[in-house]
Amino acid sequence: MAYTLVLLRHGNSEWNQKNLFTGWVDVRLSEQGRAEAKRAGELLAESGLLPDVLHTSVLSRAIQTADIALDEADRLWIPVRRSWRLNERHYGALQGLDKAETQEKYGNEQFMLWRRSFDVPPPVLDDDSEWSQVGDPRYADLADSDLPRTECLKDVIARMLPYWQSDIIPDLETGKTVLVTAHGNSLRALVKHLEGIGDADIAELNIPTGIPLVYRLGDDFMPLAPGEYLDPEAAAAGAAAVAAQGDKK
Ligand code: DG2
Repeated sequence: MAYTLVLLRHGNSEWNQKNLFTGWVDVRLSEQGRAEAKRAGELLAESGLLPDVLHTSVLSRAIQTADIALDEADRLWIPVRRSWRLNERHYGALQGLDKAETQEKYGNEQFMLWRRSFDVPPPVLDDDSEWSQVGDPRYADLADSDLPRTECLKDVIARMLPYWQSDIIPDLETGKTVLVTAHGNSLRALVKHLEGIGDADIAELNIPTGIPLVYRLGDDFMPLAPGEYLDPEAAAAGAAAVAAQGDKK
């Protein structure tokens, strides 16, 4: 039996548009992002990939994307689960900073280490920063030690994979088509696991906004073939644009 998993990075956000590091800061979709989410819903409907259950992060840009896409596919009614474990990678003290200015100030090597290395986290974000999540009611049930102040991709994998095992696989197991709406780096973490990408090679992987990525999984819940974007041309252009974000000024 093959199981169907659809991954969707949220549409372009207001801070993607401004080229700011976002992480756990709760920004909304830009107008472009809302259009991308609508297109994602059209692509799902056109391909007959109608989700039976949705998993999202607790960040508004992922929630808005799922709502718009599911509305377009006439699936607003499906059950929804949300978890902080699907949140974007916490970008530490980089949250709120301009990507191009950061690259210019610290040099491309340091910039890429923070942005794409497997295990080098950015500097810690102070709890009294305006971009801190300390005191945010959506994390009230989290132990303080689980609330990140910075994360590298390795940390994201460590907090995301338990949710994959405990909540997403059981939904796949019942034969449901599962939609996961999340973020550039939380999805890079999941794709790394699914496709067995090495710690060095994962630096090259960029996930475009708003384009569904479909996996058929076998009995071990690992892919039978590499994932396929529903609009491969737009996905390649979108991934290249993400890769070039430091250069935009
Ligand atoms: C972006 C990813 O996350 O940025 O936090 O700035 O997917 O929530 O928009 P998203 C952010 P990069 O790692 O691609 O710089």
